Amino acid sequence: MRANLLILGGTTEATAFANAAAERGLTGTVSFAGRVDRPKRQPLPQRIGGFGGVEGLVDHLKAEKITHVVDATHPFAAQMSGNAVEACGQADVPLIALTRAPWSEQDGDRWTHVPDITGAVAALDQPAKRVMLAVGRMHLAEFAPNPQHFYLLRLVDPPKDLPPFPDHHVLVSRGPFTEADDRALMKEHRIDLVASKNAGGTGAYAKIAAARSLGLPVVMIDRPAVPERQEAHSVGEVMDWLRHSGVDLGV
Ligand code: 3Y8
Ligand code: NAP
Repeated sequence: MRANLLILGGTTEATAFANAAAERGLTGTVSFAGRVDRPKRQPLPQRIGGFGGVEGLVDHLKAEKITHVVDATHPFAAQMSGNAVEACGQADVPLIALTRAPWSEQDGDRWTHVPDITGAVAALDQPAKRVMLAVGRMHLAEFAPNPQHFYLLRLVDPPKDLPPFPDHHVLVSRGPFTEADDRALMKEHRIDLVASKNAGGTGAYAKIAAARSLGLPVVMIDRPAVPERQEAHSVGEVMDWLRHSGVDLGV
């Protein structure tokens, strides 16, 4: 059977799977929300923008005759993942999530676990520190109640409006990052606290390893719950899933 894949993208794993699918001559589209100015080039055609909720996604699955959905979005993209479960159920299209395990504490880590962004803001209600706030752009406003800190902000694109902190430095840089670079960055800005989402995977881990090597505390934001769905943790597992569902994977 010839597949026509919809790959919900935006992560290192999504790009890796898209490359493997293209190498096997599979047909598919990589989908982005349109959060950043220039999403990374993909080896398959890509689409940019929301679908219009569950209903819009059901319409898209039918209109494009999608045979399989691979949800390779970020663990914090819970709305998209929830919509994918609902829409694929309604449209009777097989769905698998290509996801990555959360990071776990290692010797030397000084993590404070918080359940969500609100919990991270509460954990920053403390005397002035020099904080590396590497959680992106979308939730910056929520951190405004703690103006006492210096914030090192790492963003994919230059901010369109001034970050809500009197004392901050913006670094425009997209990952994946390296431990050595992140350690140098923390030293350069005299960082003494890091706030991070528990993204899992490799692309954002550099700051966690750098913080450990410098003995810095980390406010670690646990990932949101996502509905039950079939999950894979490697490109190979997704390829096996496709093969077992009758897709001809060529070689
Ligand atoms: C638009 C598409 C690849 C994908 C690379 C991964 C790794 C680098 C590390 C830090 C943490 C952060 C952020 C981050 C990383 C990868 C991956 C990952 C974290 C791109 C991309 C899109 C986005 C969206 C963007 C968010 C933001 C989050 C920056 C592409 C580059 C902080 C997540 O300005 C904005 O609106 C940015 C929004 C969602 C979180 C936020 O709340 O701001 N990602 N990131 C996707 C779309 O439009 O659908 O250009 O590749 C992808 C990547 N970002 O192929 O190599 O796999 O996780 N992305 C976090 O972990 O906290 C940076 O700075 O240390
Ligand atoms: P989200 O909050 O779960 O989704 C909000 C809405 O954005 C969705 O309902 C959908 O709109 C649209 N959307 C999200 N991902 C999409 C995709 N891949 N293709 C088409 N539409 C998408 O999503 P998010 O957390 O903003 O993440 C957006 C993108 O950034 C995703 O590609 C994700 O993989 C990537 N990303 C996110 C993070 C993060 O920290 N959240 C980190 C790295 C990468 P409609 O309802 O209109 O369909």
